[in-house]
Amino acid sequence: MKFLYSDDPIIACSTCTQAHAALAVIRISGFNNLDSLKSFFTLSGPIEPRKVYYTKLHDQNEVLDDLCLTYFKAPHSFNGENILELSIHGNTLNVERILNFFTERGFRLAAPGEFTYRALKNKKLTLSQVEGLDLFLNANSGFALDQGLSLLSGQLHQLYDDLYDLFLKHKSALELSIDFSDDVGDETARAYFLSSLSEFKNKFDQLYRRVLPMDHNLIQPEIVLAGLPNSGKSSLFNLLLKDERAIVSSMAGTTRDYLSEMVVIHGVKYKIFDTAGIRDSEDFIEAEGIRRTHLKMSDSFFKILLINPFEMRAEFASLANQTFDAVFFTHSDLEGFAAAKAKVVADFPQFGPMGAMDLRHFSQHDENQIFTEINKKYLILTLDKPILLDRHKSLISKIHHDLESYVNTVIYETDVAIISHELNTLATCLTELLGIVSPDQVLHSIFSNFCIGK
Ligand SMILES: Nc1nc2c(ncn2[C@@H]2O[C@H](COP(=O)(O)OP(=O)(O)OP(=O)(O)O)[C@@H](O)[C@H]2O)c(=O)[nH]1
Ligand SMILES: [Mg+2]
Repeated sequence: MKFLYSDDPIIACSTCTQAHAALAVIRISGFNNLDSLKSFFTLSGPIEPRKVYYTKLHDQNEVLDDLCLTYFKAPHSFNGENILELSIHGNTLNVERILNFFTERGFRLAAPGEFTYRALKNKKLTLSQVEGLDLFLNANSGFALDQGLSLLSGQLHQLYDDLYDLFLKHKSALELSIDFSDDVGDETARAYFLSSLSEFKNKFDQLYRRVLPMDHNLIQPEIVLAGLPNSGKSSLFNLLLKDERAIVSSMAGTTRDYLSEMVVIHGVKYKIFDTAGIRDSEDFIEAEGIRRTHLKMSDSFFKILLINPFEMRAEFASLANQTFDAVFFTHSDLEGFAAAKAKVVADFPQFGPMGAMDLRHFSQHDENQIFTEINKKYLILTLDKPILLDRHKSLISKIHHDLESYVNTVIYETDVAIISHELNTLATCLTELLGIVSPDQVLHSIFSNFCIGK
C-alpha cells in the first residue's frame, strides 16, 4: 500500500461512477492552499470555508460544468487536510472528464480508502472508527448499519478505552506490589492486585460474550440449499429469487458448481447458494462441485436441506449426520408421497419436524415459512449485539486465551517476573485492539476493503 507514505494532493469521485446520475461528488484533498485551484472556477471574491458557492469550472474559455463548491479548511475537515468538494452533474463521461482535467494538472487519483487513511493519520478517526465506517458503508442489514455507526461514533472504542484503563490500573497494582509491598504490607498489596484483576476480568468477560457466536459471518450472511441430486434445490433457488437463474432438469447432477445470488429478506441482504447435489461421483468436476457444497455448508449461517423422498441414496447418511436449520420434503404433489415420506422420517428421526413442499405449486405461504425461519435465526444471533469485525473478534479471543493463562499464573506462580512477562503479552493484544499499535498488514487489510472516494 504505497499511499501510506504519500501526501500528494488527491482526487476521486465519492459517488457511484458506474451509471449516470443527477449529481456526483468529487473530492480533492491535501492541497496546500486554494490559490492553485481558484483560477479554475468563475468566482469573484474569496472562498470562505464551509460555504457553498454556485460556480463554473472552466478549461481556459470552455466551460466544463456548472457546479456547487464547498471548501473545508484544514484541520476542520473530514481528514484534517484542506478539502474541496464539488457537486457536479452526474453523467459518467462528465465525471471522467473533470477527473482527467484535475489529474492533468497534478492531482493524483486517490487509492481506495486514501481519504480515510489520512483521517486516521491526522487523528481525526481512531482505527475502530475507520473500521466502523467501512462496516457502515458495506452493511447488508440494519444490524450491521447500527454496529458500523456505533463504531464510527466511537462507542465501542470507549468501551475498549474503559477496559484499557482497568488494565493499566491492574498493571500499576502489580508494580505497587513489587515496589512498595514493604510499605503498604504484602497482604494489602496482594488484595489490591487481585481486586483490580477481577475488575478487569469482569469487564472483559462482558465484551467476550459478544464474540461467542463466532462461527458465521453475520456481515454477509449466507444461506445454502443442500441435498441429494434431484431434490429440488435449483427449483427452490429460482422460486426464492423469482428468476430462472439456475438450470432445472430431471437429470441428476445438473448443478455442478454452486451458484449464488443476493436476496433481501425483511430488510437484510443475504447471499443464497444453490449447490451441487451430494453423491459419490467419479467425475472430477462433479466431485469438486460436491467438495464446494460441503465448504458452503460449513460457511453458511442458515442451512436448508431438501429431500425428495422418492430418490433416496446411500449418500444421504452423510447429510443426515449434520444439523440443518430447516428440512423440507419436495415432490409432495406426487402419488405415494405420504408413504415415501413416512419411510424417510422413520429411518432418520434425528431431523425432527420436517415441512413438505410442492415446488410445482410454490405458494406465498411456503415462501413466508422459509423467510420467517431465516429472519428468526438472524434476529436471535444478532440479539446480543455480537461484534462483527473479524479483527476485533480474533483479538478479543486471543486476549481471552491470554487472560485465562495469566489468571492461572497469578494463582499458582510466585515469581513476579513471570507474572509481569505474561501481563506484557496481554498488553500487546490490548494495544492492538485499541489501535494504539497498528501493524502495516492490519492497515492493509482494512483499507483494501474500502471503496474509491472514501
Ligand atoms: N413434481 C415435482 N417435481 C419437482 C418438484 N421439485 C422439483 N421437481 C423436479 O425435479 C427435478 C429436479 O429438480 P432440480 O431443482 O433440478 O433439482 P436439484 O436438487 O437442483 O438437482 P441437481 O442439480 O441435480 O442436484 C426437475 O425436473 C424439477 O422440475 C416438486 O415439488 N414436484
Ligand atoms: Mg440443481
